[in-house]
Amino acid sequence: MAHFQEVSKRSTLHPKPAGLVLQYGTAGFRTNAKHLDHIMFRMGLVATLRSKKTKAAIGVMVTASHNPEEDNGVKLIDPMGEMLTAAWEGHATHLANVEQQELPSVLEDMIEKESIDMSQEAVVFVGKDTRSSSDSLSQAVLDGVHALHGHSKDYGLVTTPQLHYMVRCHNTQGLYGEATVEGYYSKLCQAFIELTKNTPNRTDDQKHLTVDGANGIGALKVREMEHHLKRELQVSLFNHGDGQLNHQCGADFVKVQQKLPTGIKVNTGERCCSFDGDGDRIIYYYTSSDGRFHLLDGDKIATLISTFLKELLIQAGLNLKLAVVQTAYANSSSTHYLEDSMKVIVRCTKTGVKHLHHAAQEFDTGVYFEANGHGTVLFSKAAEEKIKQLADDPNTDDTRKRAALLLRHTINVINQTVGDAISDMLLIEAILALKGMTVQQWDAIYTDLPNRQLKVKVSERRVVDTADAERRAVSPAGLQDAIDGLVKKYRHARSFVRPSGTEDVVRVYAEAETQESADSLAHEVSLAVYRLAGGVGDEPKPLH
Ligand code: NG1
Ligand code: ZN
Repeated sequence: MAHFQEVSKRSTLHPKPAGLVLQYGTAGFRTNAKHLDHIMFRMGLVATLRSKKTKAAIGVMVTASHNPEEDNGVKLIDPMGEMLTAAWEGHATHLANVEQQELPSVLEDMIEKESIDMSQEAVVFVGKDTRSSSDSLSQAVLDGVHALHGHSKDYGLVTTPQLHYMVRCHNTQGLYGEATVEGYYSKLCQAFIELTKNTPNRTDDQKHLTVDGANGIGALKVREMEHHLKRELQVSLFNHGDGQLNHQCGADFVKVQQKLPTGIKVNTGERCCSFDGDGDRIIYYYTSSDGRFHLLDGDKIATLISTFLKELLIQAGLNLKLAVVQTAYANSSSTHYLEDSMKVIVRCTKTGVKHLHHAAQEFDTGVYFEANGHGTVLFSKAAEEKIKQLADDPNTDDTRKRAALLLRHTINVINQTVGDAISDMLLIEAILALKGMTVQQWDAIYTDLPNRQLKVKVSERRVVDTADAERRAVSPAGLQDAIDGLVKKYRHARSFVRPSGTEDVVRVYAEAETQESADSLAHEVSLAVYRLAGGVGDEPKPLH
């Protein structure tokens, strides 16, 4: 076929390093940028076929999120702006790993299996983060799209959630919004301004927020957006690109290290937040006068948002089912608070936004957050419709109407396609303003159990297999028993292990009544992993 001649010809410009095998992991392909050119070209091919199959625009984002600058990666975006369906991850992995000369026959198989009509037009939206490798890698994606005669739209430098948003806007014929960066800013910022109109007593202090941009794309985009906010939110931006991407800064650093990022200037008690390298995660924090660092992670964010929504739903008199979706990394204190005090439904899924997103779709209002700060809120069509009807109904009384309007603006400030640092930031700032709440009051809703995350290098991380939303290890033999035995030694303790989907490590999580206990439990569990799951290099050392 003529199509494949073009593919064969162009693929020689994007050769696959011999013997390299990569998996479509938790968030697409991710590794050192020098190994990715062929992957990008091939993901251009996959996206084009996916577009033909779904008869809709598909997105390809070139980024390695919170990974170091020298890494890169690629995430594919499905028609409604959600992550690529699991059914196609297999195709993507297969196509990524075949040898050059097999490409045409593998494509042919895919086309047949998926009954793809090759005469169907294809549209692929491409975006990239600020890594130095992203330029040429996104060109390789475009080359793949053009090799199959797909149309492309290159959005250039955008955050990951902005590209997700563009895909959804395009495929809903503009119903979700205008598929431009300006359209994105104006929808979100207008909703933010409508929400904060209801807070006439907001002081300048409350309007001020310190943002750590992780030296990534999110920083550029906050700058670009600022004038839309009409000084209703005044951002002091640090790590805006003057330093190294994600290096000792950004949401992942702050969450895992539980300390301030370098490069920011901030006073005691002031509200700060950090984005990650592609702008899909956000974490809040402050330091208290005793010098202690206080982290408000994805669990605290989910609690704030779900409390706010629950109150509004009650005020509006709407009987809609609200749930919070978490993973095993959620602090147990948050789960207890949500279930016991807030009386909201809580679900636990495997790590990875796609799992949380799907679980959240089962409710009228599904708030989902990973503890690391990746999350958003989903509203079902029926819920949006009921809220709209109530807001438009002239017979609605004032209290109900106010709540319905606030809900409507809340829906508009949220990026429902995927976790979005900018959108989450606007929502959180609006909620704090509406509730007249300080970051300290928000923090005091519940107290986190001290916790620790560690990584263990093993020769093959897939020997660790898990069940029950990753909370129990089913292999290797004896590991779960060992963990159970260790957990029993500490009060209010919990621990689990799982193979990372983005790094070549086994992750260990532990929480307990004190930081010393959490650290010591995490260390002991790391040792168990090292001994039972084929640890490599030096044995893990105690933290203290
Ligand atoms: P892995 O490496 O599979 O743990 C990490 C995060 C996920 C998710 C992905 C994608 C943790 C413990 N894990 O996955 O939550 O965000 O990266 O970025 O934070
Ligand atoms: Zn990210």
